[in-house]
Amino acid sequence: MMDKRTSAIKEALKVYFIMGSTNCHRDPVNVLEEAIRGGITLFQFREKGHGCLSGAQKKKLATELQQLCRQASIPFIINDDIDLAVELDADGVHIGQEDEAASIVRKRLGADKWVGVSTHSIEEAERAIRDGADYLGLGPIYPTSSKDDAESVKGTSIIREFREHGFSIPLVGIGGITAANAAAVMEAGGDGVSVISAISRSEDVVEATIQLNQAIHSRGANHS
Ligand code: TZP
Ligand code: MG
Repeated sequence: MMDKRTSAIKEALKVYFIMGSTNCHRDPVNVLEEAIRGGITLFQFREKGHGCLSGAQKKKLATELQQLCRQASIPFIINDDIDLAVELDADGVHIGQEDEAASIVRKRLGADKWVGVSTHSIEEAERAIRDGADYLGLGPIYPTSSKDDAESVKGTSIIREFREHGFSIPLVGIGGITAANAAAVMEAGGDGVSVISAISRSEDVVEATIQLNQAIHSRGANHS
């Protein structure tokens, strides 16, 4: 039987929206409001890239976005910035391989918060799990233009490979995922899809989010 925490995380990973001000053509607060209306299940504040906010402005935006998530009971995760996550009492932190070790993040956040780690190999995944990760982000699954320093494209085969290796930890795909290819991520053994541009750059954010939701539910449930 899967424990309650793991099933809550798997549920939350289904339509995982990641965004910061540089990913939006308009007010990120409005974009998140609409994404929530469309049915996102988890949100990550990722304030990165050319022209991104820092200091008090970053904190102000994070606070506004967290408020929206709280009202909608959607967990609010912060990318990389452990200090900000602690200060705002965020629900968790997501880190990459170039960031602080997951064990350090876990110590700073405590046992109750969620720690997500981007991994690209079985070895990285084993270390992340040992260090206390709650879920792993795998990608880029498809080509992406939202991350300058993205690794090589992995395809859905990386998810299948992780499942075949025996990892039961929640897994979410990332990179170039849209409503048109999201079902393949689930079929490979993913618990959900994380997207930036498929939602943030959409002309109709509510509709784009509904489409993603439909896509991940459109084929047979994954093995879990
Ligand atoms: N990590 C791997 S790919 C990626 C990140 C943060 C960017 C995903 O953005 P998009 O627009 O959904 O391809
Ligand atoms: Mg990082």
